[in-house]
Amino acid sequence: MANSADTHCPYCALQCAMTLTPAAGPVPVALSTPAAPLDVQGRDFPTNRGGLCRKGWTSASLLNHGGRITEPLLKGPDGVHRPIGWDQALDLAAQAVREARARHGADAVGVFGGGGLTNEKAYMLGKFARLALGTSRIDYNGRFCMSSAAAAGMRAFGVDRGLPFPVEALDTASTILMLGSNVAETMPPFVQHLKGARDAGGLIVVDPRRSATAAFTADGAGLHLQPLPGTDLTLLLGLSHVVIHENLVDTAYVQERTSGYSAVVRSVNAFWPERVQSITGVPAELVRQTARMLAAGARAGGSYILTGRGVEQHVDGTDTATAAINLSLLLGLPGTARSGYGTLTGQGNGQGGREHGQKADQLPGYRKITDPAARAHVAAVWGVPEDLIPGPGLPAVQLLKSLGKSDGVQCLFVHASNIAVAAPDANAVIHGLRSLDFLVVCDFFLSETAAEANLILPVLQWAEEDGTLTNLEGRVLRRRRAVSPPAGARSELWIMARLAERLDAPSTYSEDPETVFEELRRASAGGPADYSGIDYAMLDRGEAAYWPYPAGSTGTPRLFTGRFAHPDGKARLVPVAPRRRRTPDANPGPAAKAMTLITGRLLEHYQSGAQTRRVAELLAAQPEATVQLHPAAAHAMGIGDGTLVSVVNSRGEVVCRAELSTAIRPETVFLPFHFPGAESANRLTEAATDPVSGMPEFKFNTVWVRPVAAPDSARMLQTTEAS
Ligand SMILES: Nc1nc2c(c(=O)[nH]1)N[C@H]1C(S)=C(S)[C@@H](COP(=O)(O)OP(=O)(O)OC[C@H]3O[C@@H](n4cnc5c(=O)[nH]c(N)nc54)[C@H](O)[C@@H]3O)O[C@H]1N2
Ligand SMILES: Nc1nc2c(c(=O)[nH]1)N[C@H]1C(S)=C(S)[C@@H](COP(=O)(O)OP(=O)(O)OC[C@H]3O[C@@H](n4cnc5c(=O)[nH]c(N)nc54)[C@H](O)[C@@H]3O)O[C@H]1N2
Ligand code: SF4
Ligand SMILES: [Mo]
Repeated sequence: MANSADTHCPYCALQCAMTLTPAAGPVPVALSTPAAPLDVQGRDFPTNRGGLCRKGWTSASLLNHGGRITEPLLKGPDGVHRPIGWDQALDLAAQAVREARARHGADAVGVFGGGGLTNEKAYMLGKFARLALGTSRIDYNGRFCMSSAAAAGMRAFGVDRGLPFPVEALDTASTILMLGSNVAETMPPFVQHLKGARDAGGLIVVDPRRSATAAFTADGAGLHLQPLPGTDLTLLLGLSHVVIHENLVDTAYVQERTSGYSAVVRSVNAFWPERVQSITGVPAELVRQTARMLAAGARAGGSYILTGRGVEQHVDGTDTATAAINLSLLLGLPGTARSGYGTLTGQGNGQGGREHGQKADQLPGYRKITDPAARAHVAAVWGVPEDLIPGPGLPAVQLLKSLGKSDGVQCLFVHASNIAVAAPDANAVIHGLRSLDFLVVCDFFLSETAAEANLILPVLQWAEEDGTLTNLEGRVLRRRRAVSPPAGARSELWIMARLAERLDAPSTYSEDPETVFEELRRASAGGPADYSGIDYAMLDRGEAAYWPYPAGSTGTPRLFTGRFAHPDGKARLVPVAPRRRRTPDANPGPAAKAMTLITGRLLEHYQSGAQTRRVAELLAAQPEATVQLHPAAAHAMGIGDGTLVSVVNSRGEVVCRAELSTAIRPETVFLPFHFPGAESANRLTEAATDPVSGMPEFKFNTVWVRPVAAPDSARMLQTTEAS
């Protein structure tokens, strides 16, 4: 095939392998949805084995999409964006930085990054923020995604790599417990790795909905546990209780490889299965059966415990992930040949994006910004005095809450996130964006966040650039350029280099991805996420590169085989306890009934939908948000299938159609967060955060649901706004 490029999908962390080939025949340019300039073929690779999902198949159609931004755009006093030249655009951005700095200090400039950025761009963004902007105020959307699991992994194992084993290791497992993960929709080709457990009758899915993944447990393939939202921590303590009280603990493993056992035994004592049933709604017998299946699986083909956003995106997400890890340690799973614990990383470079310095408290190589040795190492690589590197900044939710406030951020750069739709309490975030002195958004589409920007800088799409990403297994992959970008778009490395020049920044800012990777290798050397032994040449030869990969080694497909990453080599069992209280919320009216809102994903749309809502085929399949409601609850409220309803709380309102389904618990409603405006689920979510990780509460909020046409619905809304 002529000019084909082997690369990986632009979207999720499964990073399915694909080959891009120039499409046959002329590319029509006049149509509103032109044919994609590239043919997409799935390629054999361990994660996807040739398979792709609908998002992957259609990804190339966005390359020459009519709505693509191809020139810098400046918002005029009339609120209209108009094209300007690159020199003028960069001058304006640099001037805004200098003004904010002069008036309010260096921390008045903020940066919001994304887990979709390549390693090179994420690394450079962290360096650019600290050295060229001189600010500590950088964080990114991974805070909304992997932060709880990362914090729990750090605490227990001393290192955070989502899957500490290659994904094919799951294929032969007898038992897999998946908590709050709906891979059938969020990573469809991943489902093939569950086949072994399903065939063995050992797939156990924990989800308040009978999700597409939970439905796989039917017909003897396993169990579906359907707890009340937000009660997973209690459920996990109950599972550990059974493991301890039925003598299913792997005592030799616990003694040799862990510390903290007795405190954890005490912490689960009060969580016997009948009590757990009364709190979670999961029958005590299923709690017992699950624990027994995990223990039996560990002695047969292997047992794995996997967590997803359903259990992590809570104000107690770190403790819930910790409880899952404790259970896995009691059973002796992590770091063994056939069993393990893992969390399923979400974004394309969600793993690499959390390693190289766009996190508020972090330097490249997963180093801590407060660690003097880490600062000295990175300062030496950057060729700057150590005290030029600022201290820790603010985690994402706090950063966004500070927008426009007197001691907060006044000038913000956004790279690869659509915070106006994807951040919690989105109405407040939009208000914050509007109160900034200057907002710069780098994107290729007019996302809802870009629409708020003073200046939009058009950047490259995945098939137009080179770089590396690190997938959900901690495996570093090559992204390869397959087409030329539109003439007016620029790479983010180029943009950062030009801005650094204008700001007289110390150190160097290469616009060449491979040169940046070479620098990243040196910056990461000796850190937890050590990439120093990896280079483009070996990735181009198709060699598998799992970090840590120190120079001279062969990398680490499986972590923890001999020891965990704490100095004593042991994993830490950390006692945790439920402490959640539902935040009181104004009841909009005497007749209204409080429901629990959970949010999540649909197969066809990706995240804020900024990309997939622009793919005609995907939009046609899921054109609008619908709220999933149980028929019993719906009928009691006078709601039928397709009724237009208002979902409301003190933060905002969503108006959309109801979709009645027995797949959801009767006291719970589900909204996807892929849609903007009146359908934006994050108008309802609370910006309360986990005290350890900074993760916001995306999956446990109080709402009231009413048919829009109901006579007292207008009055109800007035009451809510006044409260
Ligand atoms: N189609 C699609 N795929 C994606 C993405 C996308 O936007 N669209 N995004 C990617 C990214 S960044 C991520 S992080 C992953 C996320 O992948 P997942 O974690 O699989 O996605 P979610 O749909 O957010 O949540 C999973 C499940 O958690 C359940 N849940 C909600 N609340 C609770 C609870 O309290 N307890 C339990 N046990 N379960 C609960 C929901 O019902 C849902 O079925 O997907 C990646 N893949
Ligand atoms: N209610 C609710 N909210 C959630 C979640 C939930 O489950 N429920 N999940 C959370 C999770 S897990 C995540 S990961 C976040 C994700 O939510 P977002 O951070 O909004 O992620 P995307 O929608 O992928 O936004 C990426 C934006 O950057 C652009 N883009 C893509 N690639 C690049 C690039 O290389 N450079 C630049 N400059 N731009 C690029 C895209 O066009 C798009 O506008 O949402 C979080 N929000
Ligand atoms: S599962 Fe993820 S990586 Fe694979 S094709 Fe779909 S979106 Fe792309
Ligand atoms: Mo995510």
